[in-house]
Amino acid sequence: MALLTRRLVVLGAAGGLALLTSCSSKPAATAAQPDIVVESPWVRTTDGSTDTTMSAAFLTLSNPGDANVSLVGASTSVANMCEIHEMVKDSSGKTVMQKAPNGVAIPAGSHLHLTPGGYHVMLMGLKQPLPVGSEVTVELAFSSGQKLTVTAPVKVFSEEEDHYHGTPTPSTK
Ligand SMILES: [Cu+2]
Repeated sequence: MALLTRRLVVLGAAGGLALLTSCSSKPAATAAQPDIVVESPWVRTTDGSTDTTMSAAFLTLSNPGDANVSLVGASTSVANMCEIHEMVKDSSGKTVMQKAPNGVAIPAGSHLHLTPGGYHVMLMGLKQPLPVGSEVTVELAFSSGQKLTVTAPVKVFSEEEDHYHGTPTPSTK
């Protein structure tokens, strides 16, 4: 009997996070927290890269709900490990990336851009090259319990592309 009780306690602890999440939902009259929406996902190619064991995924996350939701994890079959990274200044003032300890929050009713130089989904221990034109499937996990599978095209990152934002610049070629 004592053993059975112990096991129940352990199970209860493991389910604690899920319980907390469901407890925070409002009365039945209110709609459930709507799902996070992903836009414009892409993954940086390893073409021409000096380190072909790493890449990163970038995307825009929209949160139509009235509660903050965090992107807390990711996985992909093309890499051994995925981490949510943030950019911080180290002690010497240099900008470096590190694992975001609590993931990255998408504010209620707002959106968040994961872009080069900012938050990104780091792909580490790549099992294969990622040529331009291929696709990578990434599964995202959120603090709400939502899971989302995203298919991201592999692209070249150019600073110029980032600055243009759809405004064509005359070619000088
Ligand atoms: Cu990184």
